[in-house]
Amino acid sequence: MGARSSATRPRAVGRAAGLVLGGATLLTLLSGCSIEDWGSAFGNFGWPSRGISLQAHQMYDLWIASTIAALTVGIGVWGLIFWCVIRYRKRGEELPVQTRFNMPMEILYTVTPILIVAVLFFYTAVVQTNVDKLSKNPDQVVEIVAFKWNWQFNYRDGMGEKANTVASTVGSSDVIPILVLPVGEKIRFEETSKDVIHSFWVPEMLFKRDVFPGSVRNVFEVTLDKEGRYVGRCAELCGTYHAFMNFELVTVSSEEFDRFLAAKKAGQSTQEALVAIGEAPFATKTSPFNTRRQQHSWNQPETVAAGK
Ligand SMILES: [Cu+2]
Repeated sequence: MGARSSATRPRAVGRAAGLVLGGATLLTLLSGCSIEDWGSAFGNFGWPSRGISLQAHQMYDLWIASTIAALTVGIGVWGLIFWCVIRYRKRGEELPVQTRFNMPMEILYTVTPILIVAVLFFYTAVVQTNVDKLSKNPDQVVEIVAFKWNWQFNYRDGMGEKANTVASTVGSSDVIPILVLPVGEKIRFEETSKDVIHSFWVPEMLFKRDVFPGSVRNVFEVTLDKEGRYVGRCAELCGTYHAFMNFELVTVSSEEFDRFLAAKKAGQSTQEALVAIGEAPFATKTSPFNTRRQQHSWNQPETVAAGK
């Protein structure tokens, strides 16, 4: 009995592992599902959407594929655990056959994880390189200026600090700043802060990057491919009103963007220029927050005046 089990056991384990992996691969191939189908079937595995830029789509695909790979391995491992628990449960006082140094098994569980990590690493490196790629001739350059606690967006006539601002939008406590950008064009973002570290984040871009004060000018490039309105946020705890540092990204066609920029250059306000291209003048995805600074302050004017 013992001799028979020890001979068949490794083969049975190998067969089960092969079945799990083969089954998962076959299921994916036969169902003909794209990564996007899998993602939307499972609520994007925690991401807000497939994203609104070419770079976002690549990150999304990597995320969904990695999660499916992790779940496939997970299901295989859980299956083997439960199978062992049931198949080899204690049946008597006799000590079962002790198997060790099973070379095929040792090689299998050394080589398989190395292969999985190598594949994940390869695709991560490819996607990261693409997301960080900067082109020599971007179609638009926009300077992101962060300050406590709002944003300024400067449309530039070239790259780098020495370029000139041709149009600008700045937010206030009453008006959410709106960043209008075209789809289908390479947009270069150049970030700078007036005070502390902030972080430029549009959740739908599936991307954020820190905004530093001083001489560090973080740069990244994005090609947007979906028109719409998206809320943007500061993603770095930068002080008391950090949570109120919202802006709105409005993506429009190239032709509308050109008209918007022309209107801005002609001296119109951002709100007037938005109306000129048929867009709502104020933010629709977020609204200014009532900070109630005075009301919430223990340092009320009358207290200060009374010298208390
Ligand atoms: Cu901030």
